[in-house]
Amino acid sequence: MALKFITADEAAEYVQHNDNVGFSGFTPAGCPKVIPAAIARRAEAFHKEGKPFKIGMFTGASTGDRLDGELARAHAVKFRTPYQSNKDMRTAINNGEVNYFDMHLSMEAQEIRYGFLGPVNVAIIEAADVTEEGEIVPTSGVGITPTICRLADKIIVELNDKHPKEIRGIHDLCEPADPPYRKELPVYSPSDRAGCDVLKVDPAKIVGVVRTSEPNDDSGFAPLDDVTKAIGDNVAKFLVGELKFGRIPAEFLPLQSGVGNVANAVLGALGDNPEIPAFNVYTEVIQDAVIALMKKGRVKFASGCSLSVSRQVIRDIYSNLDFFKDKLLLRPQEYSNSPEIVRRLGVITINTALEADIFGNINSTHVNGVRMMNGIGGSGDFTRNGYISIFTTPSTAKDGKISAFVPLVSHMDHSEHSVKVIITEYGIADLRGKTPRERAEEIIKNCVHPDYRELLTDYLNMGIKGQTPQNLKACFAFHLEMAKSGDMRNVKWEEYK
Ligand code: 0RQ
Repeated sequence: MALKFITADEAAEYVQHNDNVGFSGFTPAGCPKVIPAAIARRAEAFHKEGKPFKIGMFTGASTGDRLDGELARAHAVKFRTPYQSNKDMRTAINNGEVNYFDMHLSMEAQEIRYGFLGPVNVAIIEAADVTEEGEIVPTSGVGITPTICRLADKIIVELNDKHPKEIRGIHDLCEPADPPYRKELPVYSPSDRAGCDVLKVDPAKIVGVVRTSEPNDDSGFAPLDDVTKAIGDNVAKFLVGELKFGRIPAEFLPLQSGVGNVANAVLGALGDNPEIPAFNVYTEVIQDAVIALMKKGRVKFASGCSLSVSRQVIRDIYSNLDFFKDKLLLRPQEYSNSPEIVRRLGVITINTALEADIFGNINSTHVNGVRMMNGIGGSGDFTRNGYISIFTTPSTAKDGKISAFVPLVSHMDHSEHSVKVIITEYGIADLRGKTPRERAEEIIKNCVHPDYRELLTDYLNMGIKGQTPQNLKACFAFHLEMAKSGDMRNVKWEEYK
């Protein structure tokens, strides 16, 4: 069947009010770049006539401003899931305009397949290549693409020539069978393939192809500062110690590292440490540092769900495909984040906390327990199943007025049972095999900022006797003080006795 080339505005006409739309990609990598803005224009035109127009959104994870930002500003979103990080989308979620539900990224595709989240009416897919036979080569991010393409009534392809057709081969595209027929996901080492290098869809469902030449958003990274560098060095120090004790095998284990500057700095520090052997990466988001380390021979292979790299780095990869193609694999998030595979491979997981408590519980998502930041992303998929699950965080935020460590987290994403090690710029708290009180002592001594050590030690001593020395009258004093004076350092325990 001949492909029908159309404009972005013509493509948007295939999307109707109340449709659920699935988008390809993961982070801005692999997301459609021009059709979302056309849908936003269509929504605004309807709204001007006093007619409703809102869609439900399934994405892999966060996207770019050209997707989340455009649709949020056009008030065109009915619900959205899962992870997001766009300023305007976050505002619309927190003011109640957009219904948002968060979920572990590894579970999204299966929950859509199980029918828990409603139908997929339209799939909008960025591609490096598409054929009349219905073969689609995705670009630099995969996300939930195989599932939404199979389930959608209609598929619209954004054919983006910034991604060469020759990247065919860099993807491993597959979907597991649903229970009771599911077998193991056959990935026994980071470079194993479980599927095909191309997506095969019913060509009759491809209603149009929109040509574009839009680069990915530039996800550049801040230069290292003293805090991120110290955190990275402490993670390296911890892992070298584990190697020396024989708790990590001499050939090392695959690493997962979260998103953002701290995660990028941690990977850089590990790669630069001569005591750590060259390693594999089994992760969700492949960032700049991984590519730099690959060029130095320090990273041997990286499997992930997207290449969330700066424009300069993606150009470098595309101009040296011969070098990179057998060292990189992009998979659906159901595989890159699979609890089964993470646990089998013994992945060492490193994620960033927004807030931790002295007993080892982690809040990754909610500011003050109320306002959504980004979402849990893949941090739960990896943390719950890792060989060693590490959380990093700067010891304070907002010029020291907020302590990253509080008596009790204001929202819990990862519990004390999953979190094994916490690392800040001050040091390493190894929580393995410790009671709640011992964990609190370890965290206060090694990780907490000096301004808060005495306050938290006094809190621990106020705790009610029991397995976990918590004080229910005072456990949110830090958050209440933040709301009152804007500085957690002003907490006075006498007010809570
Ligand atoms: O605010 O942006 O105004 O400066 O939060 O904090 O220290 O820059 O850290 O960018 O790495 O983000 C947890 C949000 C950390 C992220 C989180 C303020 C702080 C700053 C950002 P400004 P930093 P990061 C798999 C891994 C969940 C998903 C995940 C995240 C801003 O890492 O979303 O792990 N993780 N995925 O000032 C109020 C506090 C604060 C605070 C920091 N306690 N209270 N504000 N801030 N602590 C990958 C994927 O799933 C894609």
